[in-house]
Amino acid sequence: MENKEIAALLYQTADLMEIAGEDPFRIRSYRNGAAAVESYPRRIAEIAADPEGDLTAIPGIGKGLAAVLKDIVARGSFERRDVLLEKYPPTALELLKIQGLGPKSIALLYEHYRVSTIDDLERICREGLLRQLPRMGEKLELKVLRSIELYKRSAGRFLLDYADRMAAELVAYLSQTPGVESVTPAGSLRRGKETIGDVDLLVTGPDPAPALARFVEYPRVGEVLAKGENKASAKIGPEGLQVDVRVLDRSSFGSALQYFTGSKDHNVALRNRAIRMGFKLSEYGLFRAEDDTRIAGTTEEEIYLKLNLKWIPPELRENNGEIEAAAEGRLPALVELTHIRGDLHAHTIATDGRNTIPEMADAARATGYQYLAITDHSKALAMANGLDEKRLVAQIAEIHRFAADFPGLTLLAGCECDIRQDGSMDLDNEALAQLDVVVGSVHSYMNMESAQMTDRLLRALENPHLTILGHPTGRLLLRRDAFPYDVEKVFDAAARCGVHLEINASPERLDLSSNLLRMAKAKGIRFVISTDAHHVQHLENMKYGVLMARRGWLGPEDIINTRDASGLPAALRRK
Ligand code: DGT
Ligand code: CA
Ligand code: CA
Ligand code: ZN
Repeated sequence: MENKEIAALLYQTADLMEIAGEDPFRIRSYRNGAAAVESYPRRIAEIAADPEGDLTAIPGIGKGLAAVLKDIVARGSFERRDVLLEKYPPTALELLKIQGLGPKSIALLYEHYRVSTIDDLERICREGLLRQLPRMGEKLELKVLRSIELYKRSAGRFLLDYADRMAAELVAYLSQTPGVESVTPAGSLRRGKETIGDVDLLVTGPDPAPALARFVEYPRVGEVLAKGENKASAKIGPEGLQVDVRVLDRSSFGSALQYFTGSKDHNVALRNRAIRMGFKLSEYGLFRAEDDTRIAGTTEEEIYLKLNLKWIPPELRENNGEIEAAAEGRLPALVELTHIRGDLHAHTIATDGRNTIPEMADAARATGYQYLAITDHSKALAMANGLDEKRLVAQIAEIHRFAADFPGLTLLAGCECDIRQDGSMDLDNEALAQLDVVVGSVHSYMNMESAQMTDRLLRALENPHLTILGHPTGRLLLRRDAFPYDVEKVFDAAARCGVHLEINASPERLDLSSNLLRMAKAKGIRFVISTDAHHVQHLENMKYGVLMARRGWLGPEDIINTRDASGLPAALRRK
């Protein structure tokens, strides 16, 4: 059993304990233990099996949790979990994913109506029964119905980073099969889409077929959905992510990669172009229609070339004008991860981050960055222990002191300042004026009417100290839709004021999406790709932000943090 799977059981149990209304202190210790297990560099299963191994040596693991871990490793569960599962079926955990319902409400719903599935919940809401429970009303009923709709829309999809990590592990594993030369992710993963339905892997080499047998033996494989001569499908991991593995002859690898990368709409448009030019295009190659002679298929490049097109980067293949642009030789030169010179949104232990300023600075330097902005939360975010003016000013001094310890890295003093309900900034201008970077973000009152939210953002943009609008739509992938506002109006104002839009690279946000990026760029807006790191490891999420920028047709010139440290201040300045 892998550490991540053990951690998942602990998190699940903590959630069940919360539904059961158990001691918050104990619940927290389970969650902390889960986090410790998740990030522990050695395999817990090995330590537990070793008679000399001491699990309590792991920070965050006491005697109680050590015993729990031993049980998990031995039999895949432990007593507290068994008891809770007897009381609340595992489907009750699904209810926690519905926005607006906390564990207390779920316990109440279970007691009164035996609600344990999403379908039960939907019925209870439709029948107007939810509002009859204490402290619940008609408004909540509507909210819950809306989030059920979102939940159903997202069901079976996965965040990009999760699919990416699972795919990377499998690629490494399958590559070790004798006779296999390469294992390549295709589909939405290769296109860098923000959520992934299933992972598509293409295997080729002199003798690729044995990769299928090896795939179904992969330790993380659960249910095997199909296994044929050329393709196998299975669900992997505790969440049941589907993976399709196809083995291919090397001669048709290019056409298969092209076909299975998609998108479907791109493929349809490309195939129509081929037909118009007297060709047939399939996953097996590009053929002359009159005599079925194959004229391309070994590489993607030659297929596009024979169709009089420049090779199109996968991130653009959504049939949004990329084929026309390729035909006319006006595909954009897209931004790349290597262009990025620094990160302008990062948190520390002063608020809800997990690392200190010097730890974050070290990690930024190890990434090869020239600069890092420390941007902790402001006081409105009390839950995150946000900074008031006094603490912010002290932190600025601290950042300046640490700066001397990091030659070669410019440490910028910044803040992620809340945009209050009325559009004013959460910190006074005198404090904001001392900062190099002010990221303004909405974290509260996200259910406002569109017109009010528009006014709120317009007012915030007018603040002369605001440099960057953070995670501009507020969406949480698979969990919460963007809050509504008049995007045209707000982006026009951002362009006028010279406020940059953030491309938040955190995998659960990936905010903005490609269509909004293109729309903003057309208005002359420039962007900052930021990780919003709450941990040194999060700096690595920059690659996902870069993928979003590429999907939005952006080049390095559109992105402020491709500038050198010397050019940054001028590029950041408002108009
Ligand atoms: P996903 O898995 O929902 O995140 O999205 P994709 O794009 O990975 O879709 P998937 O896995 O169903 O199929 C992979 C690629 O295979 C898809 O992007 C294009 C190609 N493909 C699948 N079905 C069709 C089809 O009916 N027609 C065409 N032209 N291409 C298809
Ligand atoms: Ca797919
Ligand atoms: Ca697929
Ligand atoms: Zn934020």
